[in-house]
Amino acid sequence: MAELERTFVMVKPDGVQRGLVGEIISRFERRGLKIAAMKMLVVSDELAKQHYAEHASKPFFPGLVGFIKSGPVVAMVVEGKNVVPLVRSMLGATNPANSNPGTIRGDFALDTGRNVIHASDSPESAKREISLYFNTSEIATYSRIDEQWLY
Ligand code: 3AN
Repeated sequence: MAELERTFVMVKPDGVQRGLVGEIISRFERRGLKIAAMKMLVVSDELAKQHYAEHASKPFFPGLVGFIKSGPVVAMVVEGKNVVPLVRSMLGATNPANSNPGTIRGDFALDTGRNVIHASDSPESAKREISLYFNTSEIATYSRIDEQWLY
């Protein structure tokens, strides 16, 4: 069995309000990726600032934090081979204007500040972000029944 890595994915408030949660989860499932954890939550001010700590000095930081707290989000741990770059490629570019059709942002987003979805950009970020949003006990360990056909 292939070694499966983990990444952190979050459907942002715009994705939830626009009814895109099912569509987005479907894309990951159909690709063969495994949902290892999932929950809906409203991000607190403290969690928002921790999540986006690397952007604290950027001019868009207050808007970014305000936006991510503005409504429920759906947070997930997604597993698969090479999952961090794979999921980033499924998202498209940070600025949806540069995202190819066929990517989530390329199909559903128009603006950098309303780009529907977040995913970790490196295995280190994935580890950090997963631990910000999930306890170990909230992450399921199981095999998908089709795993032998995926790997
Ligand atoms: P990504 O989400 O593609 O990893 P990052 O980590 O560079 O992008 O930025 C985190 C989030 O900050 C983006 N998803 C976007 O919502 C917001 N952001 C990034 N750059 C800008 C910008 N120039 N103006 C407004 N918001 C931005």
